[in-house]
Amino acid sequence: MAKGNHPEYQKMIDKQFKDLMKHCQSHMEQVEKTLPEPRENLHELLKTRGITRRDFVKWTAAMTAALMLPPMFKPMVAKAAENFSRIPVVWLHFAECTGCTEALLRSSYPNVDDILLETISLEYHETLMAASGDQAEKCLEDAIHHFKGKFICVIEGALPRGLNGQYLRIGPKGKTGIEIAKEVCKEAAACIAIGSCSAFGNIQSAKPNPTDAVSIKEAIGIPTVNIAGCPPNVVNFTGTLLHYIMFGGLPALDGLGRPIWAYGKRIHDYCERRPHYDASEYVNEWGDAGALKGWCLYKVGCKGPYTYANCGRVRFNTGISWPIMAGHGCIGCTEPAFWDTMAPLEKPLPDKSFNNREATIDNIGIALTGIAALGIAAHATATALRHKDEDQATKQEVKQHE
Ligand code: FSX
Ligand code: SF4
Ligand code: F3S
Repeated sequence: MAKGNHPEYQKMIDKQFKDLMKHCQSHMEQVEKTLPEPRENLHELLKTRGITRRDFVKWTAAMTAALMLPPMFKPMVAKAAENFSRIPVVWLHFAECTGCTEALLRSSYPNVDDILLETISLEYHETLMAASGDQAEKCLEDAIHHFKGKFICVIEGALPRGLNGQYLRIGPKGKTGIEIAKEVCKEAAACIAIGSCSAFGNIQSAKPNPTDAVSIKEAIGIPTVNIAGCPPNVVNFTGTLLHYIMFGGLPALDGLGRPIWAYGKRIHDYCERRPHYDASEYVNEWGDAGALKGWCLYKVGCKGPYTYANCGRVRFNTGISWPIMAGHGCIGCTEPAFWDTMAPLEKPLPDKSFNNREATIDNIGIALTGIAALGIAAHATATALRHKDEDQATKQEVKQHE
């Protein structure tokens, strides 16, 4: 807790955290009573994968901080991790590239987050399950029946609405994606949209969007937690599930449905090249002297000033690197409609249009998808309001640099 707070204020904060801790403890007791036994002993699994107790303690501290909780919650984060495999998960695939699943499963040197995902109680996952056809369909029906109101539905991919949903038919009965989503999501305890496709439509809904692909929320009108990114970061997914296990609810979300603990700040705010931006030291073309020196990528198209995500803080591939560290500007993959609104990807926005960015999102959304897109516009407006102060500051900065 920060030193120097007014004593009354400090007392209030301490009380809030104590109450939150009580809620957390009683919820975790409930979880242990009502959900199936853990499928895996996490500590044995970590040991066999070469993760020491010390690594686990370090991970617990980092995850507690990432979730914006004070250190007193570290034991609860550890306990939630041990109970990770109790939560039944049904994972649906719609119009996408499966990069989200790949990103979560393919690290060469798995850390605690990756191993947690191995323990997850996946009742249905088309890419990973051995079953196919009727057998797979039966797995899905059984999971919904046994875990009605208790399972988490994770949705990967956008939903095409064109031709009454017929651009996407799945399984032996040839159901449309929209039919499956409607049947499954209504029985879930909560729905998590993983990746920008299910969260916002993403590349499937990029202009001219011939299949009328939209986010899961827009397609069937359910609230979702949006783990944005193409692909998203594993930490943001595991953190959201840990939060759910600890508190029985979903984390606070921004106007676009993204957990604030993960998407509350801009790429530009966490960027190691930021001092070069502030000093007007840019890469002007690929391979120039500035590139060799690791200068700012704004002039070769980095959209970090307009993009909200924690990539620079948590990084990818076991914390090894992230796009800007690897030498490529951010393309804004956690933002809605980024293929349309952030283009051209290799240059700054053409008409210095950061000032109009929110208006641009509204217009494109409405033009593309008609009345249903008003939801997106409302969200964009809400986000615009939330970020207004920060955006004012960015406008000033960006102007200075153009
Ligand atoms: Fe989308 Fe996921 Fe991008 Fe791909 O499936 S968020 S296209 S990385 O993988 O949905
Ligand atoms: Fe980093 Fe991009 Fe911002 Fe430059 S413009 S400081 S590279 S986020
Ligand atoms: Fe995406 Fe930008 Fe992060 S492109 S992965 S939000 S650095």
